[in-house]
Amino acid sequence: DSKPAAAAVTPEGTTTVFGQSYPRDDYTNCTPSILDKMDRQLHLNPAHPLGILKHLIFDQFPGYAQLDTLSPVVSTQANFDSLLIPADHPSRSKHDAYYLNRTTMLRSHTSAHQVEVMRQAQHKAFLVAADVYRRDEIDASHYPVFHQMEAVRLVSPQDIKAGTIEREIDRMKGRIQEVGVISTDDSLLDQQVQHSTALQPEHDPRTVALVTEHIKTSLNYWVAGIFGRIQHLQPAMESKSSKLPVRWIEGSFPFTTPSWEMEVMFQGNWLELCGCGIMKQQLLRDAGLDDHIGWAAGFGLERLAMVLFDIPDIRLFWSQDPRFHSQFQPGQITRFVPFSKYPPCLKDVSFWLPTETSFHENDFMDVVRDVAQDLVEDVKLVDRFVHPKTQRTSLCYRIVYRSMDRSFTNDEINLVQEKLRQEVTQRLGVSLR
Ligand code: FA5
Ligand code: MG
Repeated sequence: DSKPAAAAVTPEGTTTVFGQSYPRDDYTNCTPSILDKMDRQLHLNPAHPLGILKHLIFDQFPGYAQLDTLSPVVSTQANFDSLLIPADHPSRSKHDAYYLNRTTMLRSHTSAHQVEVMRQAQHKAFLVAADVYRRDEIDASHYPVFHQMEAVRLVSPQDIKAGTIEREIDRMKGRIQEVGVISTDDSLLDQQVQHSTALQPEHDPRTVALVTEHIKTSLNYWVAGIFGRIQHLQPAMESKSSKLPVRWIEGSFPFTTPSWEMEVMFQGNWLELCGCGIMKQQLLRDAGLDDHIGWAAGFGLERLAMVLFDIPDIRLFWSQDPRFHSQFQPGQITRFVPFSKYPPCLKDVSFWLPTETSFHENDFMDVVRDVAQDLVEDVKLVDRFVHPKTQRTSLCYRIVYRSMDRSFTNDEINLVQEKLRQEVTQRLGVSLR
């Protein structure tokens, strides 16, 4: 691969990302394996499941501006402050987000672009599809880079007066009926809208009820459109009477009030598809659009794609194996046929912590990701022990190594495990047992 790396850590104490240098400081925590992912841009590949899903969602929202090339490097102002996320909110912790330095980070959600897009482009309806970065545990459904789609819709007083919003709602409802694949229980949602404490003081309850109806209908419409396409793949939905259950539960986000999460029942489990709500009016004021009222929603693309394409492990999205890529075509949802599953190899690593508070699990996860890359399928804490005399704590983690695309030798894994033991001591200051 002769392409220059999109990002690199240089010895002079700066990190270079897409040709820009960022000075490092006590917040810097982007690791090489994260920086390496930044130029993959999976959602821009029309034949990748994430790119296919992105296009299908774009198609469900005609008239919405489509933004999918915004830079993942954002200010902490954009990612947090512009959304009224308080200074002590857990999502700001350097254990949860990837920072280039104290003021610059890799976006942790597509909401980071809401205010900027409204202010700069004055778009009243737009979608943002993008890669987002969060420090997290390691298993089949978590990966430190994933993808989100943001939908934002602003409504003007003229839209309301002219009946534009009602007409849109009616048209979408008609279409949902025709497709007939979902059944939704909106009673909770309706209750909450009537519950006036959830209203922002600036808002008229009747307008909020109308805009809420518009969110709910738009998202139901979107889900019906996507799941309507896979009806033939879904044995559970083959009989006409069994529809996809959709429910709305109360959510909480600093930038929306009221807020909801939308879930669908799929193969026996409620699957959280998105968070959404009526945008805080302060965001519209900051964008110079205070005469509007707006809703925003953010959906995760991987979880939905895993369900739609039957992809069992989130690492597969990052595979470069043609046996993965050859299975997908633009515009089509097809079931992934796994190539043979390779045997796992389990290894434990145990160590004493220097002090209880100096260790954070996500730091350990990042060391594992750096050393073992995508060879590691799962990492779990299997034992925690406090020595009765010294009061020191010891942890034992079990690491499941399994390649998605080849078999490996014991020697190879032993080398990786040895390297991991070295790095863990050097980078986390723990002592191996
Ligand atoms: C957010 O990120 C908010 N920005 C969503 C939002 C937008 C709310 C606009 C209100 C208005 P949350 O952290 O819950 O919220 O993530 C949103 C969605 O992203 C989830 O519903 C889920 O589908 C997906 N998601 C979150 N974390 C992960 C993860 N670790 N792996 C895969 N998908 C994830
Ligand atoms: Mg959530």
